[in-house]
Amino acid sequence: MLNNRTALVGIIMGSDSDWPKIKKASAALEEFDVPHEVRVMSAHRTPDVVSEYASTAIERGLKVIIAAAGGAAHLAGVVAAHTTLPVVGLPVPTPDLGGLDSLLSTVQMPGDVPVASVAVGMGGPRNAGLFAVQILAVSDKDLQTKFAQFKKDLTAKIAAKDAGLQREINR
Ligand code: RP5
Repeated sequence: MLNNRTALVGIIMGSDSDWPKIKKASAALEEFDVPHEVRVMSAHRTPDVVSEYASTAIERGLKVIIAAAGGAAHLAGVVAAHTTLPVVGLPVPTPDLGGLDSLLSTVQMPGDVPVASVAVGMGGPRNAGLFAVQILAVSDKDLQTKFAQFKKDLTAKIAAKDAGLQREINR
């Protein structure tokens, strides 16, 4: 993920139990060769670690933070309180309330402290990674070109799916 490069994106999560559910965020960053770090820290269990991480993020070279948590998902909000970097909240699905708890805890921020939230499950983790790439691409021409190509490739990908479906239903 780093290969001796400075991380531009930090992916943090409230528990290691979140990792299997959110690792597509990291995969999306890998796809665009964006150096990133992945850490476990909790707004509730290790509040001092979170505060230190967020307040030193800029000086360590981070440009975007993706914060994933489930249940009473306050991680993204707490990070946003401690940094001026853009924070992408990634609500993690939960067994009890299906992730509605995570979504609302992440997205319902008070004015003045924005957190950009992606979906619970489905495309959420991948979109968190892609959104971070888009933020970086604003000031990185190469990344912008790569992302434009990615969007173009989507057209061909979906056209192929459509053609496949037409073949199947018109047999
Ligand atoms: C949250 O509590 C974590 O983000 C995780 O989604 C949830 C459960 O954590 P564990 O009990 O599995 O450590 O803070």
